[in-house]
Amino acid sequence: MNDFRRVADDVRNWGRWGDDDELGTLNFITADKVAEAAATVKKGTVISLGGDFGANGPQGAFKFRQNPVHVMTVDGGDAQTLVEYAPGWARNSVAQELSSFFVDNPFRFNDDMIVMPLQAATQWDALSHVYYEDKLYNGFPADSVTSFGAYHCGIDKVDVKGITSRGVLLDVVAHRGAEVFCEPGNPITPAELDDIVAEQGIEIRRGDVVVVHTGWWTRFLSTGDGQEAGSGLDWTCASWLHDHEVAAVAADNLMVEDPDPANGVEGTFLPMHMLCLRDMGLMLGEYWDLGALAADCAADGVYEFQLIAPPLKVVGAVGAPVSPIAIK
Ligand code: UVW
Repeated sequence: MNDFRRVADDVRNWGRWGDDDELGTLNFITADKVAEAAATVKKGTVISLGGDFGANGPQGAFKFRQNPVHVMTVDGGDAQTLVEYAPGWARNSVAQELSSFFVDNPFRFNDDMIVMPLQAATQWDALSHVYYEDKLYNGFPADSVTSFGAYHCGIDKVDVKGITSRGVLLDVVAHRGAEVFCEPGNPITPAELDDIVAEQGIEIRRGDVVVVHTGWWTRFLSTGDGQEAGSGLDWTCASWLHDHEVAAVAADNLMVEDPDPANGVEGTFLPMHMLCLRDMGLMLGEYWDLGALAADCAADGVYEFQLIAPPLKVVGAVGAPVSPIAIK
């Protein structure tokens, strides 16, 4: 725990961008940075980094998170019935309202809704997602997150930054020569990140969003097993991310960091979450689909791209779905 405290003191960005700051390391994304990101576009290739939101998602292991439930609220099957019966269906105001659109009118429509945890699939963790010792990022009180949502550091606050910046893929799968994904029991260390950066001939610059390919999502797509463990970042990578002044980090796995408590800090769960979200103010992207991006980067040897990844602006939410795209 002493090591954790030392790192926490070292990486803590509280007050760095003012006492009322709720953006954290997204402050590294300046107008120049956005322009730098746009200038990486050379081929016009658009690559989706978003997974599906549906019944076959990765959730189910935890009782507090389910896969999305998608329901149709109006569909083509309703139309004829509504025209026939609804005008006289006095006790069903929904049917009457809908039928008023259809009777004597060729107009038809479909509507739907979704019920899901905001962390169900490809997502951003907001800075209010994880805290310890009663404080959120920048010292905001943890009890400012109430049943009404996050008063401080909600995901809706980050819209001013896009989120868009220069993205850099670090391909751990290729570096390790893994067939599909990086097996558990071997956390990704800061030294390994340095090796990958050197091997790929890429530079990590202030304000970048670092995107780590572990192959977990590709493996999940073939097995459907959302519970399978895999490698993630060692908790000490928090210092690496801090030293490189990155704006955010995302990965294709469940938690970005290594899930095995044996590789963490005794007496804590998810120490990198605690350091990144609460101390540094650095957002984590989880369950990103990086297979196609990794293949494209391996093919052209270019590991930088324009990343466009705005979270759904759910007011007061502590995380949100995102369908990120990489443009090269
Ligand atoms: C928690 O930290 C609880 O979850 P996630 O891995 O979604 O960030």
